[in-house]
Amino acid sequence: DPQEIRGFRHYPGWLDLDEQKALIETLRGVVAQAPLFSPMTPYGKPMSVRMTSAGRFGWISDRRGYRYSEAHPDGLPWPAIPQPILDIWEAVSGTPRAPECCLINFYGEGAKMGMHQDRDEQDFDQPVVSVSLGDDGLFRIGNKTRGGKTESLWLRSGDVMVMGGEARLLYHGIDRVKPGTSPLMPKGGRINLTMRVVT
Ligand code: MD3
Ligand code: FE
Repeated sequence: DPQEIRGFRHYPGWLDLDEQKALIETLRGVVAQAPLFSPMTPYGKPMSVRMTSAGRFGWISDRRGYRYSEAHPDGLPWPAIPQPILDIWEAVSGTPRAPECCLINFYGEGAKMGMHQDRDEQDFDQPVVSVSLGDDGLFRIGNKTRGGKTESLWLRSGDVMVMGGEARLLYHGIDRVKPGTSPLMPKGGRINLTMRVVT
């Protein structure tokens, strides 16, 4: 059963190791169709996290800014969200709507994600669901405005988190990833999936 942290619902170990391995294979298919890329920040520095997406929309970032797009930077539509990922959404999201984007974040050595809010979606009443795979990531939760007190927790392979209600607009980020903490990926690294309703 879930643990409640500042309005986030954390389900440690939602996926067992076999389910995690199957999901990695599924994601290989997505990445084959929609290759990972390093989003460019509006200030011209690439993000350390590599990304791609599945679903009607994918999240992209370039000099024009951050936005959802119906096309990969290469110009092709995004692959469909695989059924095993939709099944997780259905089990935990608590909304009748289907996710329109599954953002795939890949953290290689030294990658991190600065504190930010997710506010490119149109309806903040719709939750975001996240799935962690691979190495442990140190997740930091802040407040509805920048600064103030923060709390941290380690996200481990197989963990699922649901960000709804009050938690939906909190600042958050990944401070660091601990190499070699999961047997899931031979070359190491961390993958995070976030499913979102965009429109
Ligand atoms: C809280 N990803 O993709 S997942 C992101 O581990 C993102 O890659 C992190 O932040 C990662 O935007 C954290 C947990 C998460 C995802 C979405 C949220 C927390 C959230 C949206 C709103 C509030
Ligand atoms: Fe985020």
